[in-house]
Amino acid sequence: MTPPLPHWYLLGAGNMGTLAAWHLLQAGHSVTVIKSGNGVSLTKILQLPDGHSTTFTLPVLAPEALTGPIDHLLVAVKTPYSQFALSPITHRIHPDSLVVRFQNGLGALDGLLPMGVAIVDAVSTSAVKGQHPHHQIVAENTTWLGGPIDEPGWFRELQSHWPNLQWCENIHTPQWKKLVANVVINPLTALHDVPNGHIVDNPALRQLAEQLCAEADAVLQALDPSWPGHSLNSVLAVASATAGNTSSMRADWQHGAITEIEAINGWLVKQAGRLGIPAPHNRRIVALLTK
Ligand code: KPL
Repeated sequence: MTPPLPHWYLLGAGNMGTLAAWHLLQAGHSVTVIKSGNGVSLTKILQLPDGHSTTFTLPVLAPEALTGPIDHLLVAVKTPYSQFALSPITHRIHPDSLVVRFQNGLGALDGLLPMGVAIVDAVSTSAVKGQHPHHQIVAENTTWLGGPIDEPGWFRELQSHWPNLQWCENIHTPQWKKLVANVVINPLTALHDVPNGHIVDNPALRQLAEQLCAEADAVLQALDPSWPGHSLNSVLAVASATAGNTSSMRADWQHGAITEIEAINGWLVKQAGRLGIPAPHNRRIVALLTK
């Protein structure tokens, strides 16, 4: 007998949470949003890459209304809100729960989950924009899932409903590549209030990009000597490919929202400190973007 498809609880029904929920529903999984307040459901209007829009509704439960264990949890809240979102529900997470972390940066869930819980990381190069209830999938690029477990039985079927989804045995590689792009592009576009392409076109920003990137490569190489380094060209390629985009950190900074700097450059600075590697440019940018 085939096991039943997972029932997912979702923390964070923003752009990435909505993308994941849509594909999970398409594959026959069910998804309930955990959100404080009186709402009983969230209706989403999602524009797909072919231009068509689809509307779907997700049930909502307040954390205190949950009963029973959480077996499958998808964490897609912005990194600074991780603790606030998780603390009311951690007693429902158990050592056999599967937690998928769909967030920028690294380390945002460290110390927040009960011991022994498997965290699968989701790393996506897809671009989704908008604000509840309207979201638009601008580009559906590769999304990798991977972590300390074998590929789950339901993954293949999910893959047939989620374009360019891959299981990755070594999630560090796509994760660190995305991290370096975020380390460079996000804070510079936020501080200088420019779209991503300016990192390539503006010589002063390009020089700052080189400095941030070289520090990131030094730290990652110290953590894993097989890290190839020389990431600048791939970072500039991401900036070119998303030239007209507003990075997520620029958008947060423009709205006066707390940014993900702590999980991106902050994570790097913490590692650099532990390893005794100087990272003055990253340290400075963390200070500038920390409110
Ligand atoms: O991931 C991104 C972000 O904005 O957070 C990049 C790659 C910089 C694209 O905008």
